[in-house]
Amino acid sequence: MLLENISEMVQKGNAKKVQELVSQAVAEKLTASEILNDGLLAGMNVIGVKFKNNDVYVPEVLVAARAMNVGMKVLEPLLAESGVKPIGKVVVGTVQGDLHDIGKNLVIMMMKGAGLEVIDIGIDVAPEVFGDKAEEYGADVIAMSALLTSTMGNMKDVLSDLENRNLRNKYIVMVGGAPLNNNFAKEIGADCYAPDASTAAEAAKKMILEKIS
Ligand code: B1M
Repeated sequence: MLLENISEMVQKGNAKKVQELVSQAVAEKLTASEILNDGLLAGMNVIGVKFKNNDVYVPEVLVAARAMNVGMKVLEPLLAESGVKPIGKVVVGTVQGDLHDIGKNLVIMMMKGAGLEVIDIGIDVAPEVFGDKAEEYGADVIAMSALLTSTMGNMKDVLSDLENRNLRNKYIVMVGGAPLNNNFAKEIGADCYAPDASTAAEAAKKMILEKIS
């Protein structure tokens, strides 16, 4: 019932209520993944279907997304609980032209939870900025997110930029986002495609450990 209420409040975009209910669920010892999957994401999925069918429009989606982000903030400490020395560093951003950041934020939380240090470089990130930030922070991994079929191709520009600067082999490059798949990742020359945030976190950790061993 509590999880259903969280889902409903996400759909209504009631951030205050989502915050309260997620805090209550945490206090009642529901697991972070239950709250995330059966509460917050379940609500966002309903909105996604309605958005597709033109039953709701951008403003409703935005308030739902904001409510979901508020709920995710409450969960962040639980998801990022490991507290050990970072295994490696990841630069994460949403590619140029793309403003979707909920999936990226989830990837960030799961990566933090897996003991990685994460540098969030935001949304609508120009191709060269991925390489610039990776160099600036001494990252091990560059992770890119795209939610639109019209922006996923911009991931290729990031890889081309890295090639042009002789940086391609220095970094593990991961890609993810709803319209992508393994074949696309191979085609553009990325090292890894992750279908969801927890796979992304596990894969990043595994590849960093392989690289340093
Ligand atoms: Co947009 N939108 N949107 N939208 N939006 C989608 C993506 C869409 C599928 C809706 C639809 O038509 N059914 C559709 C894309 C169609 C397509 O290209 N194939 C779409 C569209 C068309 C648009 C606009 C063009 C609409 C318009 O203006 N006409 C516009 C584009 C704006 C832009 O980016 N330039 C637009 C705008 C928006 C809002 C701003 C209103 C809002 C974004 C708010 C925000 O992010 N702060 C929004 C939203 C919320 C959605 C939906 C409803 C939900 C996306 C979401 O956050 N899902 C979405 C429909 C849907 O997906 N059901 C839709 C929850 C999130 C946790 O999942 O991001 O997939 P996701 O992340 C997953 C995995 O993909 C993976 O892990 C996460 C889960 O574990 N993952 C990674 C993601 N990134 C990863 C990176 C990795 C690894 C894994 O790195 C290695």
